Amino acid sequence: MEYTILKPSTEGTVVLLTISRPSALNALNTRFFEEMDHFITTIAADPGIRALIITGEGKAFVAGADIAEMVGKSPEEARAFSAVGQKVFNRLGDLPFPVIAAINGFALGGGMELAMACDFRIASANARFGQPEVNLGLIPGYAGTQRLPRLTNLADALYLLTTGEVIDAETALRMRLVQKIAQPEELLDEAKRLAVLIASKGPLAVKLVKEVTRKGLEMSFHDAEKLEQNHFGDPFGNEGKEGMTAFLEKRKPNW
Ligand code: CO8
Repeated sequence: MEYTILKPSTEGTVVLLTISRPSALNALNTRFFEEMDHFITTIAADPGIRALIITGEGKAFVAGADIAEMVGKSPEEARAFSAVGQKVFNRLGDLPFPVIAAINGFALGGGMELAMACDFRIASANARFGQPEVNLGLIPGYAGTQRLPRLTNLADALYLLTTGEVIDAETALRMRLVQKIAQPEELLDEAKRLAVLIASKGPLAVKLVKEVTRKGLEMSFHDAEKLEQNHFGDPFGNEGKEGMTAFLEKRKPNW
């Protein structure tokens, strides 16, 4: 059967991507990763885009990788499925503008890993988070074991990964897994407000600050400082000149 899982819509310079397979609580299957990979290629090439919001249709953000698709896989096939997912999620992190997860409901397993691959997360007050892979005799395969301790800390990560406990939005906020909580009916408006706010900033500066911050975390402090120093010079003479001149002339910058 032909169907589409991803529904993109564009408002100005902000793209809203809705994962739409509600009958399976938006579980991630091969088709999702094919569509997502293609979608990322398309938006990465569009210089007009300033932010991407990802949300889910129905009561789930994403309830995990598709268990029905995974159950028949051999160890080799499972490793290949993991590799595809890791590659696609890494490409989200490499997009030259911020990616905001607007978590409208269940973000479990691969769904929580997708949320963690985004730059930051806004949660609906009724969102639920967890890495329940151990309930299935599995471990995360889309870098959840790596992103979770980096976003929270080793003990909170191992607590969630070994118990499979499902936590509410307040607990996720306390663990710094999400940055904000919104009422369910206000979730998308809040995500859009933040995306529009980001879109009003210097586009080169936003791109650089994301790149330097993300890449720097994978380097020694000394090398990361050098990376920052190098890119600090990039906006001078163009966007930075306009931003600083506008400040001095008490007007809005014209990017
Ligand atoms: N995969 C496939 N189908 C799913 C999934 C899923 N992850 N989650 C829900 N569904 C389906 C259900 O089977 C059901 O289908 P049907 O109507 O045909 O029976 C439909 O969605 C609705 O689900 P429920 O009836 O269960 O809805 P409830 O409201 O009763 O429960 C829950 C909601 C609590 C979210 C429940 O659906 C649930 O526990 N889902 C599974 C959550 C889970 O274990 N997620 C982790 C999956 S493993 C994973 O993500 C590993 C990631 C790394 C993979 C790396 C590659 C190898």
